[in-house]
Amino acid sequence: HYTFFPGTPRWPEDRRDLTYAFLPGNNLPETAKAAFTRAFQRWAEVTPLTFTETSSYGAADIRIGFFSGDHGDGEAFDGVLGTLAHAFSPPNGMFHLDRDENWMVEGDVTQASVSTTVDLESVAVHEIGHLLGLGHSSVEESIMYPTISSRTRKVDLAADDVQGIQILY
Ligand code: TQI
Ligand code: ZN
Ligand code: ZN
Repeated sequence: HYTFFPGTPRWPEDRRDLTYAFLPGNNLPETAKAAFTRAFQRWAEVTPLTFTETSSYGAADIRIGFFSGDHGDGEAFDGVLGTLAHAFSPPNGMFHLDRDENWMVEGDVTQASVSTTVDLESVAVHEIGHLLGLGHSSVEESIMYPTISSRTRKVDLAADDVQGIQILY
């Protein structure tokens, strides 16, 4: 079953059109940006929320960046596997990913055979759930279930995810 963070934080009623930005300097390939766009779209489809990319990192509601190891927020990344990414509850908007993962996007044949490959879109859908206020779920099929095996692609919201997010929004 879905859970919320303590105090049930969510984006307020007057902030339903959210912006997101990529850390300048990360220089993400368009294929990676498209994976984030698809991940946001999955949540937009089942809520009144919209997500629009902006070039203004400092002003964006959701700020996406790839970092290695200790990156100044007290939650250091740990190299290949282990922690893949973290995101904070609303209205924080920080969404950090471990630069040292072998990130893969759909259709990427060069990464597909790497044993430690992690599907970017799957992790993004999960972390956006946290950014919107969902905690972990006990339902194994849900996006918010707290484990995923490496090389797995899991991007479709389960009924449990939809029920949880529709209570918040
Ligand atoms: N990162 C953890 C996660 O997002 C960080 C975390 C632990 C966390 N406990 C939390 C975040 C409580 C918010 C609230 O769950 S992770 C998965 C999954 C991770 C894990 O790198 O371990 C995914 C990132 F669910 F598959 F295990 C993405 Cl999809
Ligand atoms: Zn961080
Ligand atoms: Zn999680």
